[in-house]
Amino acid sequence: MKKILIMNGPNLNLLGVREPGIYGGDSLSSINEEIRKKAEEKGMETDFFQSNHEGELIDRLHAAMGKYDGIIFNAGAYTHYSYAIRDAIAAIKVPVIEVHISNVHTREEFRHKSVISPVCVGVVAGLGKKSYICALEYFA
Ligand code: CA2
Repeated sequence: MKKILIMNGPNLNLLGVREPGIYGGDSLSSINEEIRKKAEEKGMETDFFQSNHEGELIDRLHAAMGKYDGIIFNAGAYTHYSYAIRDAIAAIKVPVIEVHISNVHTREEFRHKSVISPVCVGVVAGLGKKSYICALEYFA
């Protein structure tokens, strides 16, 4: 059975609580539950991790080595400037898909740049919670 890790970075624990116009009205736990169910339908196992701390995200990436077939990662604002997270993704031999709920390209200039895209197998952005589901379907 394929094992997929779904990771979320800083502030994504606030989903559903504030800014529903940009990020939708669903909480992170309800999105995770949808992902879990969809994965189960497709015969895949899922684990979930959210942190507001760069080092914890890096530690989780390292710990994923040899344990997962794929990682779906919304690195939040770290996407745009964390070379440490980029290096961690490049170092592990697990394929990572970068996801974003919002269409980062229609937003502020600083969100147009991703330092992690070059070390990810793909990017899904702007489809709301369906961004995670599309990434899951790729791994299925
Ligand atoms: O669109 C995305 O998924 C982002 O990764 C979300 C990040 C943002 O920095 C990226 O540029 C794009 C921010 C997540 C903040 O989430 C909040 C949720 C509710 C209320 C406030 C923030």
